[in-house]
Amino acid sequence: MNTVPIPSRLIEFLEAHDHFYIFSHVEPDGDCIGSSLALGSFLRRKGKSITYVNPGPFDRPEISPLAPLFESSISAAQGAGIVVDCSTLDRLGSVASQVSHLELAVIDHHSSGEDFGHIRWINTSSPATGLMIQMVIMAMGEFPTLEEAEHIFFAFATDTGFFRHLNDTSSFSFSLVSDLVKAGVSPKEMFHRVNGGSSFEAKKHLGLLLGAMEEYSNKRIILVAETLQMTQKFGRKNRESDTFYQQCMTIGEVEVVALLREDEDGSITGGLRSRSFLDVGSLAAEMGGGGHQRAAGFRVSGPLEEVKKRLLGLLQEAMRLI
Ligand SMILES: [Mn+2]
Repeated sequence: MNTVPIPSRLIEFLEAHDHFYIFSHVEPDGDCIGSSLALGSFLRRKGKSITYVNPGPFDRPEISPLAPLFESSISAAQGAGIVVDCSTLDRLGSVASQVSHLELAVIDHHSSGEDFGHIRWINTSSPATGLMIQMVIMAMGEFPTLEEAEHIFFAFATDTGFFRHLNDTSSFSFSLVSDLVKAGVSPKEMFHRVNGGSSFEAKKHLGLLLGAMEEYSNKRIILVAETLQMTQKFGRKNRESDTFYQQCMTIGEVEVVALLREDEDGSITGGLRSRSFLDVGSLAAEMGGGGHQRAAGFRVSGPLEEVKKRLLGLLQEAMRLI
């Protein structure tokens, strides 16, 4: 991780206000939820009041029990807001239109995005926003409590595939994680929290996706176009996209994995993962989305076959150029 100093304005902002709304992206993941809860818990210790806002859906089994802590919308909000782990305003979903009267600070690590908010601290080399929250806590002279350390570890573990996506530049990240373990976090227990709770139906659905794999460019591109019918067969909650990507990434020749999913309203959600060199963040940006170099996503209107054709064109072109 490279050091991007915390703007002093961010610390002043956190000290100045008494109440904060904490926002994060739609279809929340472990990083945005863990970051929100760690930051909120810390600010409460500092005497602030906090409202967590995320419109959901909290479909992922590892975060669904946390849904009751979050408001799905706010009305006539005034004062101060903090956006964590979210690179564009529209990724706030239905909440995006409700934040215009707030002074906003953004803490994020995505590689592509837009310049929104009044105070921005972006470190694209941080493997998780959660670690940036830890740095805020430490910059304000405190140490994470066990509860906060668990939220941060959870954020870090989910965004790094339990450390698998980290390379030899990660020593600083691990020194931060070492402090979390010092605070009392058990990596073993966290692994069960992140990966336990799977269902029979989720495994059947995973089998369905693996059965639908298509390969292009000599198996360097793996693509699955998931129809609404495929999603509905075992229910939207019974899907394990991360496991799907993990499985595909172990294929010898593969560089990029794409999962297209047809949603109820006919729009298509796309997820992209790359192994070592393809910048899927910029590819996703070409499809109107964004993300990181190795993991990114987008949402566009259908039909599925046309989106597949367009994406495949971009992927094959990108592979040809490399
Ligand atoms: Mn993240």
